[in-house]
Amino acid sequence: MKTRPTKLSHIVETQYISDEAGLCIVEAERAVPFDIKRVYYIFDVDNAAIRGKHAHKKTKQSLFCIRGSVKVTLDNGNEKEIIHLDKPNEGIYLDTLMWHEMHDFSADAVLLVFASEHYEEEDYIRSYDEFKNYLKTV
Ligand code: T46
Repeated sequence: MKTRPTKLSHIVETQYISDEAGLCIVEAERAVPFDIKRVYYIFDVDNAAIRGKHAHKKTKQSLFCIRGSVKVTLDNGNEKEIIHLDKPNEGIYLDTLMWHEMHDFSADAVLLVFASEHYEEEDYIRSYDEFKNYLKTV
């Protein structure tokens, strides 16, 4: 497993075994730097859709586009970065308090997400103004 830094986060490259099939391995606390409590996947996304548009207070996540491609805009309140995910063995780590938006989904895109916490709506900051104010308190 390798990681490479991006401006605001890092890309993780998982083990990728390719014979007559592709096989990628995601291990908690290795490829994903936390204990995994939840896994979900997003698919059949309208190309015009912009998902996310929030930050999390406690939840850390790693996003892998295991089929197709998607762009993820990261925003730490000061700087932005656009990550293009288009390889099944490469994921982006999303730390807490990182505003994120997923957009430009290809028609076949499947986004697989590993999360450090169970779902709790209270963990979300869904207003950008609230996000900027929250950053001043931490
Ligand atoms: C994130 C990005 C990467 C649940 O009830 N349980 C869940 O585990 C999830 C993920 C969602 N939901 C409900 C909450 C909303 O009523 O599903 C609905 C859609 O969720 P949301 O608008 O947050 O979906 P996205 O695609 O904008 O964001 C998702 C994750 O929710 C979010 O945590 O970081 O993917």
